[in-house]
Amino acid sequence: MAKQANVKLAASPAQLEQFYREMLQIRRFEEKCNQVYRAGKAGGYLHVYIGMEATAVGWLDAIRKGYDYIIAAYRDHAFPLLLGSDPVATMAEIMGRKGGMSAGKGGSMHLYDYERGFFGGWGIVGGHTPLGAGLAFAAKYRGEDRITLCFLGDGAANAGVFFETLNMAGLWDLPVIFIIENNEFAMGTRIEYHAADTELWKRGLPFGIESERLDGMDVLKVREDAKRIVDWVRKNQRPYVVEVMNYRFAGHGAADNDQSLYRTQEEVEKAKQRDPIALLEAYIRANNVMTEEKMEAIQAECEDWAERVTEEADASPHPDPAEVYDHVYTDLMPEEGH
Ligand SMILES: Cc1ncc(C[n+]2csc(CCOP(=O)(O)OP(=O)(O)O)c2C)c(N)n1
Ligand SMILES: [Mg+2]
Repeated sequence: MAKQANVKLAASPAQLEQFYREMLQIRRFEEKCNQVYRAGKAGGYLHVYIGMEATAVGWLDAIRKGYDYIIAAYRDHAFPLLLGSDPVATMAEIMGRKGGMSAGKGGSMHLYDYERGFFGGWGIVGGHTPLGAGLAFAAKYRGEDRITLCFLGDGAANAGVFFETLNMAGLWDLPVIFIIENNEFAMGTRIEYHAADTELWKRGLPFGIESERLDGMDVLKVREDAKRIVDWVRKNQRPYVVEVMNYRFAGHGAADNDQSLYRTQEEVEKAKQRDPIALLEAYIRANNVMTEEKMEAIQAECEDWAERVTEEADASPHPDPAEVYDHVYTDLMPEEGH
């Protein structure tokens, strides 16, 4: 065991290890996603969360996992992994296989695990935000104290439906947190080109909604802010808007080789100096929380884990073509009570 420095840590050693492992697992899993996509083993479209991991890790640590609700856009791989969904079923879905969590018919953009409170994975930009308000409405209507996290992108924050959703959330006091992940880019365009007001945190203000801008790269800061806001929303039964500043290291999607005109490689390299995994490693080292050997062992473990998960998912067969019309409408509807 490394010698502990005599300072108060921002999280316990066990929690720091958990955040480190979670961010590494998401990173290694998504590198595999890119590989399977490029090998022609994943159909449709696929968007990785590389560089943004601290946001999901910090926010999901602040909720009651399996009780609170989560809904997101298509950059959705981190959510089921953090909620404890079967990683093989997650990868199998991305590869369009029978063992996938949406029976292999949804793909990367339509991950779903209703039992753990994860309501997708949605491809229409901004289109899931009223569904997030609806989840919060349902919980409130039933007298439960569940809250909903609705993740959306900076591009989605311009969608008309998001403004209507904010109005209803403010009007009906819905316990939903809209987490606008400002990764600086929509699809092939940067924030200054797509938003008239680039301070997206202000989106909630006209609707009387508490709103603020927060860091999304330092997992310890993210978690501290997230805890404060989650507790506030649960207690006050009111909505909240946060703009979380993170950065998309990869191209928009797996098919985007990032030879883009909207940013330079120098800019990307500069952003990578605040890689959330490296920031946590620096904190762990500065506070002697783990030895170098222990960190290397966790890295190796996460790499093996991603390899194994991908191999197992690849062993799952493709869905039977005769099932193509199954699950289209009501077959997967949840039972009474949710
Ligand atoms: C209604 C709609 N318009 C356009 C698209 C095409 N599209 C896919 S992703 C995207 C950019 C969204 O950017 P952002 O909300 O910042 O999310 P990010 O990709 O950064 O996670 C666009 C325009 C779409 N899917 N839906
Ligand atoms: Mg974006």
